[in-house]
Amino acid sequence: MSAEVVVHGACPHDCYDTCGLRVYAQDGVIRRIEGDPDHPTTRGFLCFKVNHYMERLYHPDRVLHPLRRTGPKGAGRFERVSWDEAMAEIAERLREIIAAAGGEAILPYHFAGNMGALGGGALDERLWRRIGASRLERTICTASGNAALRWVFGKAMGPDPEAIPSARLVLLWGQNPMATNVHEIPLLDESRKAGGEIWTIDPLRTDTAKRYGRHLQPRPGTDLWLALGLGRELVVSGRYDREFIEQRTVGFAEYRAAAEPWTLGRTAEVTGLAEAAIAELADRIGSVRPLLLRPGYGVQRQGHSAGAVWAIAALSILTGAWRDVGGGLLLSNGGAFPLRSLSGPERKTRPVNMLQLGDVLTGHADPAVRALVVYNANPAATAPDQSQVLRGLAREDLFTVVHEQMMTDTAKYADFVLPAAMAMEVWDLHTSYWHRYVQLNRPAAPPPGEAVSNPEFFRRLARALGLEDEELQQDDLSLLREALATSHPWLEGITLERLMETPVQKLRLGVGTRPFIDTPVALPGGRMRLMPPPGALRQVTPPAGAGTDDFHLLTPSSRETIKSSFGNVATLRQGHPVPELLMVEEDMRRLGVTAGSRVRVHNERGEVVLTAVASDVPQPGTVVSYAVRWNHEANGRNINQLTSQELADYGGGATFYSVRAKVEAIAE
Ligand SMILES: Nc1nc2c(c(=O)[nH]1)N[C@H]1C(S)=C(S)[C@@H](COP(=O)(O)OP(=O)(O)OC[C@H]3O[C@@H](n4cnc5c(=O)[nH]c(N)nc54)[C@H](O)[C@@H]3O)O[C@H]1N2
Ligand SMILES: Nc1nc2c(c(=O)[nH]1)N[C@H]1C(S)=C(S)[C@@H](COP(=O)(O)OP(=O)(O)OC[C@H]3O[C@@H](n4cnc5c(=O)[nH]c(N)nc54)[C@H](O)[C@@H]3O)O[C@H]1N2
Ligand code: SF4
Ligand SMILES: [Mo]
Repeated sequence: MSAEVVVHGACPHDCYDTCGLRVYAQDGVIRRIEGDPDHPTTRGFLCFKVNHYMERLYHPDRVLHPLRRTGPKGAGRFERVSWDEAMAEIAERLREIIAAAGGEAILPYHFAGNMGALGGGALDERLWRRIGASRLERTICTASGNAALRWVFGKAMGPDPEAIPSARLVLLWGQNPMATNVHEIPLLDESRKAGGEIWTIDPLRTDTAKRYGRHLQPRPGTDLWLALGLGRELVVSGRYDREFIEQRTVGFAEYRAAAEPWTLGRTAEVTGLAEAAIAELADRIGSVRPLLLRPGYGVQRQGHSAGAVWAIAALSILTGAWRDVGGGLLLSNGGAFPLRSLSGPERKTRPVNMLQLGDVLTGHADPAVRALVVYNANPAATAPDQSQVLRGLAREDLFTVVHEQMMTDTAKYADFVLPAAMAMEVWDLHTSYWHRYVQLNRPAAPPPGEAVSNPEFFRRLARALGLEDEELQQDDLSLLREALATSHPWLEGITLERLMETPVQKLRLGVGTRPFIDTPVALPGGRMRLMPPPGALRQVTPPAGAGTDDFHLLTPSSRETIKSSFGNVATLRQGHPVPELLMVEEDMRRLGVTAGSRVRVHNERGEVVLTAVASDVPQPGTVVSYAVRWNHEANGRNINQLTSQELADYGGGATFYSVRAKVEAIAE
């Protein structure tokens, strides 16, 4: 037996918290993973999911060798082949496709399964740009919200979450940190303990709403109007920061015009909230400081996505909330990290919005997509309008390559599946879209079987395609050095050598730095924009109301998974062994549905069969199914049968939470 080793890691998953990890290994096998007690936001604890990571790391579904399809697409029947054989055949097919139809006939599809600088977009991007593949617009999650932040502030940045304890009024607006950002909870608790008020604005009675008590439950998709109604109250009552607006913004007149129609009465009518509740909140916003607006990504998966984030951002500006440490608006800190991009020179090939994968694979696309290369994503389960996506993946003339850790729903459609390493087995560098730490992730043990890291996969693919030059073959540590090679003062002294010694380094921005006050606004004249982003005020279908036949279906994040990741971990599934539909009792009675029975949930796009659960989470007229389950759990389908490829108002983002569906009891 060799001695136990302990290395620093960073949790690679798509999660606000990007925790620091202590990874223990012995004899080339990882034995234990703990939260880093010295990481200031991780504080030595991890979430429910990663507390059970050992079950994911060496799971029986883990892909260990290259596999070639032997059965029909989707059946998951494969034979083992060597890496050389797989890469030679893949390269031959890709070369044929490029020769016949050009590079754009190849579509890479990838998202944030791994958020590392190497795992999340380095040699892969360089290769796609080199061969002129279609350019994936990575819109599935944050596109509209972050586009709104760039519109208003010039970048996606907000206050340091470590300043949250100084806030005295926090509005958690379409965010559910009890599930999605558990390390924000101690910070919110500290604010509350010091006398802060925490309000939740969420159509659902989430665990977060239950914890903090003050809860406004608007109809889904009405945040734009709620925020304008609150803003109008501030403006008409004169409780706004005139000096801040005059000195630091443009577009106040346009803002006023947009807010003008949203009287308390009209806002109440559209949102379903009581006038008095809106007036009370306006009063708190108008008077309590420091004020932190904390929208989550839940407000920007609707028709009015960018519009909602813009109107919430306007509240942070009207009130001058940015003047205070701990005040302002925090949706994303992703734009705070001035790392150098590793993607190589830009190339303007044909763009494909990833939300429209279904249409692109099944409908008209010029040139038609003939090869799909998937990594860091599981679109068969997570992309909207699933019946189209699955129809596309089943195309016999589509050549699909999937680099994966698990035999996912998408991998089952592949012509070749290649085994991917896990984060604890590779080098990487991590930032966060929430906190301000750069972290080095060291391998604790080699990957099992023949699994390889993302950069290694793309080095091999490039070589098989005859592309041997340095740019495409660069090694991991030199890539990390390149990412850090900038003279930006926020990264001063954060070198690879330094990280090797101390793997958690805070950006050189003190907790007291006030964004956009002490740092520049990256917009013309250095001024924030109050006018709405283009398209933000367009009309969209009004949300379904109580008592109608159509329900508003919400499919937010589940505590037990990150989208489809972790969906196969038995301990995490124990509390919810089958895919569920949460309904209030009065809706169940009206439809003759009993708790525990199966219901058919359907709309014009598709249908799925779920088990009904009586719950106090939804409001009448709204049903909930947490996203997302693996397809095989419900006859090869999941809730994304019902979601739409339609894009939001601005920024090309998703409309996952803007779905209407019918629910029917199934006679058994
Ligand atoms: N445990 C866990 N953690 C995760 C994830 C996960 O799946 N599970 N996913 C990760 C990813 S990919 C992301 S993007 C983040 C997202 O994490 P969050 O930012 O928290 O966003 P969501 O989970 O999409 O939605 C948050 C809340 O928005 C509410 N909501 C839905 N529609 C509306 C609306 O119209 N108005 C308002 N005001 N609220 C609405 C939902 O009910 C939900 O409670 O979390 C990451 N962390
Ligand atoms: N109905 C509904 N659907 C949704 C959402 C919703 O709220 N409701 N949310 C949407 C959102 S916010 C998001 S972000 C998307 C996420 O959708 P996806 O991007 O598909 O995310 P995951 O389901 O987490 O799948 C990530 C996959 O990457 C793999 N992976 C992890 N690390 C690596 C690696 O290092 N290398 C390789 N090659 N693979 C790796 C994992 O095993 C996993 O299968 O889902 C969207 N879908
Ligand atoms: S999933 Fe999020 S909360 Fe859980 S360990 Fe990873 S970064 Fe931390
Ligand atoms: Mo996401």
